Amino acid sequence: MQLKQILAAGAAIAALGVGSAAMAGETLDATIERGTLLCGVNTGLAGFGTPDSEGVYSGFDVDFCRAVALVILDDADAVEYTPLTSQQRFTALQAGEVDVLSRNTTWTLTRDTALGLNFTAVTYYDGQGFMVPADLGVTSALELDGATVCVQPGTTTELNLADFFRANDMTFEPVVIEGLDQVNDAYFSGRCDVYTTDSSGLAAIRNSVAPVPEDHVILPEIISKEPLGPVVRHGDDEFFDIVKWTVFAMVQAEELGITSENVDEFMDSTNPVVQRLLGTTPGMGEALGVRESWAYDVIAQIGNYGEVYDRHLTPLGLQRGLNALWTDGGLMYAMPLR
Ligand SMILES: N[C@@H](CCC(=O)N[C@@H](CS)C(=O)NCC(=O)O)C(=O)O
Repeated sequence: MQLKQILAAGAAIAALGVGSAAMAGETLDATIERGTLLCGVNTGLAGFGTPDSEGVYSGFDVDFCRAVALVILDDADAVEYTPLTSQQRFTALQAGEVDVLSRNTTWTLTRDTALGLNFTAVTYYDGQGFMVPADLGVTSALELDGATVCVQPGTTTELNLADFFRANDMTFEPVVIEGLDQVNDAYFSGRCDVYTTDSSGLAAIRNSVAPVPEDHVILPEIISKEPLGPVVRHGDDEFFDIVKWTVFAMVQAEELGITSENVDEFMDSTNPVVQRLLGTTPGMGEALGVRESWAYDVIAQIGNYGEVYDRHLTPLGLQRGLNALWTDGGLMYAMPLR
């Protein structure tokens, strides 16, 4: 290619700029300037993200926002939470209303490209399931022909539902409702026979919303792959890197057996992998554009991946399963910090 052609191609790519209004570094700069991280969260899903009476959020997804705020701003509490429904979440992120979306969001090709977003890492490998009232006597999703199904719009759930019924030559009647509380009400008041969403969501809803959890059964079929994780906008690679490596550092810490309780004992470790992670051998912080104690601080104040999982998801009865470390037969695998 001639230089002129290369420049023209570059300009054409820049002009495409799908959903990438931000210049490199813009989100990170704005976060530092503002002194708070804007985090888009669930409107309220037990274990993953729920507000207290003051609107302060906690949960599995929330801890990743706290970790990122800690890395960037040295303050895990410097987070402003915006509750977002399934339908609202991507426009809020695209419009810059939030810096990061940490809310049971599935990584798909079109979201990662055409929507102008970047999925940073998978924090929870999930799959879609079905819940039905126990007294229906249904034991398999293949018995659901003709059922009315409660589902939220703007989700992969809605799309997989249609695929599954079509593939199995069954029909269904969707009851599509935007608000989570409203879908829950619809299902628990019997307006639909079936509730479908990510199986972690079903467990959370059965546990925290069902008047009597035992009255509802989650069917054995998992009909899709739902890799969930924090999402950022295209256009700020530095910010993207920080979110991604914050997650990896938490997973790596678990792999090394480093916890919030014992991290100080590792500060004189002679293991080079530990030294790079904890910053006793400097370099990783500098490469990421943050202080060298970034991962130490996250482990000490928030915990490793397993601690965060145990704090929020183990109480819901969610086994580690696919979310176990790769060394334990799961899929959780941090890229090398070097
Ligand atoms: N992982 C799926 C579904 C995520 C989703 O939004 N699930 C619902 C049902 S558990 C939810 O979290 N709703 C909460 C809300 O709208 O606030 C996706 O990314 O499309």
